[in-house]
Amino acid sequence: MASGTMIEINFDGLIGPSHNYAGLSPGNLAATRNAGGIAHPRAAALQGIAKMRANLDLGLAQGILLPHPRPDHRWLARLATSYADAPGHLQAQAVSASAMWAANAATVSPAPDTRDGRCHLTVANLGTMPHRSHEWPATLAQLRVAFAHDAFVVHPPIPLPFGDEGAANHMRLCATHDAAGVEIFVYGEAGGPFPARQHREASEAVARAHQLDPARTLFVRQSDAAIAAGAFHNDVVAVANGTVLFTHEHAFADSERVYDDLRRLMPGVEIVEVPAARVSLADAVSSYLFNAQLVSLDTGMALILPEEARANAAVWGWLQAHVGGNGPIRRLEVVDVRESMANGGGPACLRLRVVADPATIDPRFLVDHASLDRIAAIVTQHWPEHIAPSEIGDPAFVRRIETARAALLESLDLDELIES
Ligand code: SUG
Repeated sequence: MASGTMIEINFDGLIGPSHNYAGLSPGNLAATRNAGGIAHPRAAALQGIAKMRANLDLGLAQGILLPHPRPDHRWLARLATSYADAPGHLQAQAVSASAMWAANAATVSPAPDTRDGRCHLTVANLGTMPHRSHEWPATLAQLRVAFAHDAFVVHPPIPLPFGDEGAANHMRLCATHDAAGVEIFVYGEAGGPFPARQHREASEAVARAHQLDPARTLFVRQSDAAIAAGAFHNDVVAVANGTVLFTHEHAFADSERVYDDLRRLMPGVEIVEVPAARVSLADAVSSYLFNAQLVSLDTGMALILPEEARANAAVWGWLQAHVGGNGPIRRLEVVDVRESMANGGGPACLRLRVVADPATIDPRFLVDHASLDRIAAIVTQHWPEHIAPSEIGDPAFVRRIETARAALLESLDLDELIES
């Protein structure tokens, strides 16, 4: 059923007006470190928009996913409370802007990989963290609008207790976008100091739902050391694009086996492993070297990195040596997404990759510079300049963020999403 030109489209989560630092994610070292700090939602959203613009300028196709209704009154009602009456921790969980990290929205298997030739998306349940566990209904509603064409199948989440955090724990290697790829699902095992958010059982269920060929599907265990070092998702220590796997030496529990399987399934694979002796796991996590967007340009592959990667001498030294040599990454692009980074979300966390024919996607979810101008104007007008944790319970703050989202949806002609 795949028709037209299959390209990769990055759907970035627009950073919502309630972006704040409440320290809700144990195991996410940046979010924990910055808990209680003052956040800048307007600057945060404009940083995200600037990243989208930079990607458009590289010739990449760009889409957008929109902030969810916050506070989530429905979720609070199911907890038999209301925003005004809820204790502070529930208010913070109900108001979180965490849907910005679109890599956690869903897992995507492009049409060439699936038995029915449709592109399958399974919405992530995000069940491990309370503030993320209530994202899925709004994500499901939004993806069902954006991907309503019968080229897509949008699945509801895998039932709990099997934790699923979406594309952040999923990689796809392929020779070309219209050829069958190899899909890699990375899961963690419980037992370390921090939660393992992706459960193998969930990954296997997603692979079955997506009708993947078992012979071209790998289930790979994340190393305990990576999770303990703060890699709460695989995309903090590895990223794949085309025939390239870019990974830290200690990303996986058994890397040699992963590399052997990949070489067997995809003889042209290029594995770029960064040794721990050059970049420690701690440096990989604090710099988000691997939470980069690895993209294909006409001139070869580029890595879209956060400023924090350039600021780390070991990381930047390794990158300079790589682009100066014969490796597959030819170009480095640096973006400023500091507000999101302070909550543990880098350039790759902010985007969901979908390989599809753009003509099959609801155009309201595709952006160009003109539509980003309009979105930026709404952000500038309505998004709060700053939020301190003490303001989270303030009714004026709630009115402000609800008005901001309503203005955005109206301008995008997406009022149908107001309740979901
Ligand atoms: O789930 N941070 C997110 C960051 C998600 C990053 N995504 C990827 N790696 N793909 C998380 O830990 C912090 C929110 C707070 O503390 O208020 C937060 O949810």
